[in-house]
Amino acid sequence: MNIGIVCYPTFGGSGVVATELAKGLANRGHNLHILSYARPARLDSFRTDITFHEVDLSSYPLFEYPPYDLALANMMVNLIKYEKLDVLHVHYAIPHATSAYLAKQILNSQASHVPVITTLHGTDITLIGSDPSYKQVVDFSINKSDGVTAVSEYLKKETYKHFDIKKDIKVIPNFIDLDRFKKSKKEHFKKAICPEGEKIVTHVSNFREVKRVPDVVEAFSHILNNGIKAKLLMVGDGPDRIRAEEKCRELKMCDHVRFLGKQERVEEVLSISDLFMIPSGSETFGLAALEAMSCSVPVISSNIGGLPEVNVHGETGYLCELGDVETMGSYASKILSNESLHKKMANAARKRAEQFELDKIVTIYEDYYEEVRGQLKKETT
Ligand code: GMT
Repeated sequence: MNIGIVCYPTFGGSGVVATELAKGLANRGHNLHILSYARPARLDSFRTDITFHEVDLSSYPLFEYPPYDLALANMMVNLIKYEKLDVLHVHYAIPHATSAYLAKQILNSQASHVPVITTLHGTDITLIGSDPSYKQVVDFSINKSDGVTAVSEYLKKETYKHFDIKKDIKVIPNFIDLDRFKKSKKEHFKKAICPEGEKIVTHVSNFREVKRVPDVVEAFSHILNNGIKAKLLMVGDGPDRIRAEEKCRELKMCDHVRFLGKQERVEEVLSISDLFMIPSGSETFGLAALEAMSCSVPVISSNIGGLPEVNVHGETGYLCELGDVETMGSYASKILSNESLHKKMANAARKRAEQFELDKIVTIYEDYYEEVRGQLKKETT
């Protein structure tokens, strides 16, 4: 198949899922076209079966905000026409699903056989999508998609709750490359960071408010107060990094915390980690938690959104009430101070991650493309 994939290029989960899916599909002989305003971070090597198309935004004095959605729709029209796309798969509803609808309208009968599949990822539903300034458009565009998927049961429910969706939503979870995300020997790295054999607690995110990064720092302070020698590695960057740094100063624990910024090879940091923390205020799945689990790292998370579908309480880590940093700290201390519990949870975390293995989930997407194509064919003949 010739498959168009539209996504955000940044380090965020939806762009990672879209790019890894494109690679997985290309490995099966499909021809992929990725559309975005910049090359996705995970599209890191040259391949002849994946073509990247950068959406060109011409500037013009009248455009204070250049209309990205129109430029994207225009590019979709060209790709459907000239690259003979069989499927157009958009990740994150805003504005991608709307641009796809517009492209199909422009092409009319020429594109009637090309299904638009929209994958809902998170804040396109739970936060920004439900905002009155976008809601009607998001509702319309999802209903006009030929196929709709969500990354968790939780997100599916939220979508039906907040929008008037007439379509069936198929749940296809995030997935993981078990060969890339596995514990590897990085002892030299660990020794450099923890010369006295301290435990390593890690957090990875884009440091947006929703990730509650100051909670990570506070929960970590309870670990130190419980007498455990540990270091906190903060991976990523974003608007709330400054608040997390402030919290470190306020709690006088800057010597125990390292802010590593954005990292290309997160699996190397996870390989030396003993525990992962994700106390998010909203998380439809929690790809970062899955990446940690795949590297055999137990997870302390909040119990909101899709996180309980990934992290199993008492098995792969612990789930805590939102903002309850004290409980997070005491569960973390329990794992870090008990070697056999840590080992048991680390093994269970990896086992759980195996249920989200890349190939298995790519097959589900591939089958879904065929199913929606078949339905559309029936409807248009
Ligand atoms: O919805 C977002 O905030 C953006 C999106 C992203 O691009 O980072 O994240 C969501 O999609 C990921 C991949 O499906 C999920 O693993 C994340 O849980 C989800 N983030 C949130 O719900 C906050």
